[in-house]
Amino acid sequence: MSGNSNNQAYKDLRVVVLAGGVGGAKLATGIAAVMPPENLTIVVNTGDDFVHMGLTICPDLDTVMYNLAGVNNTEMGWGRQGESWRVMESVKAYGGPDWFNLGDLDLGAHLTRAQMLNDGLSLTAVTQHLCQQLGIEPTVLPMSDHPAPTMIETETAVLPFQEWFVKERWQPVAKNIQLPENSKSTRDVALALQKADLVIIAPSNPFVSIDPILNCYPIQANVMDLPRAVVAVSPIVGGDAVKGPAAKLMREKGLDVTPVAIADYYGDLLDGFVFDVQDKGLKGSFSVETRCVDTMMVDEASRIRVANDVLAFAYDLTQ
Ligand code: FO1
Repeated sequence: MSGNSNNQAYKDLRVVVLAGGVGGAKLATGIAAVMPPENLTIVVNTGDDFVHMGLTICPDLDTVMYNLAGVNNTEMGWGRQGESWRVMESVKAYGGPDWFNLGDLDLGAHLTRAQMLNDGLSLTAVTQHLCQQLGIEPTVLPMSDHPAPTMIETETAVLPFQEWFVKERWQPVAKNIQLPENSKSTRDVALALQKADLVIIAPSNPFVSIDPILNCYPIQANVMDLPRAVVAVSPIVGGDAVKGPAAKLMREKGLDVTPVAIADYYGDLLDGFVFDVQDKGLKGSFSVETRCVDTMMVDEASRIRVANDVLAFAYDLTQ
């Protein structure tokens, strides 16, 4: 370990985090606690977005936003803390769709977003407004201003992501994950990546959270070419996913459920990879520089500790 690891010299660097759902939100929150906000941009997956009951729902953007604002529901992993469900009860009583739960507080964001999108504002501008209202200082950017829906091809149907994830509880075998062919990113994302010193790929699902971001032209090329170091954090610990369907999707793809397989999957994109102490026996198996730390983010202190460790490692790679 280099002598720089604990001195937080990374604070002067410009950092872009690529993030999906809960794992992404946790690491982004830890990084936001240790970085000056003007040096931090979080680019969020919008492949999970869908229109539901006339509202554009952006689950990953909202999970990241609620975590950064400290108003997230820690038990569910999505939605707001102190939530109530009166609108959903009413929807159910009217025979409306009740498979996707929208809490009363959460609906405030969806209604405001719907109105602003309807007024002609971009998703980037709407996100900036919602973040401002929640007192969030780092920049949070959607990967695209246009719908770029992830579709899951099962044995019997091609399902929009939320129908597979929530309605079907991610049980149908995913034969293929379909990402749109022509999705384009935004000027704001391109500028952030062009200025970035470090790109951190959060411990999000590589297939349904990070791939949709990289699939938005020209994000992958920008990540490959521009930053001084690209570091990913393993979402696989001790032979399973920390949360969600990553391990199941790996098995269905014929991959070993190990952090080594995740690092190999990202391949040349990475300069470094962070994996958990539970997997320390795998240290010699990686073909990229690694750091082995406790990556479990169970509270604020551990989110900050992981953020420090990941940033210090990435900084060391730039020296
Ligand atoms: N996940 C569920 O498992 N069930 C739900 O009813 C549900 C509702 C929901 C509403 C708003 C929101 O922002 C997220 C919500 N999620 C729900 C989570 C979401 O489907 C997934 O966590 C992500 O899309 C995967 O990253």
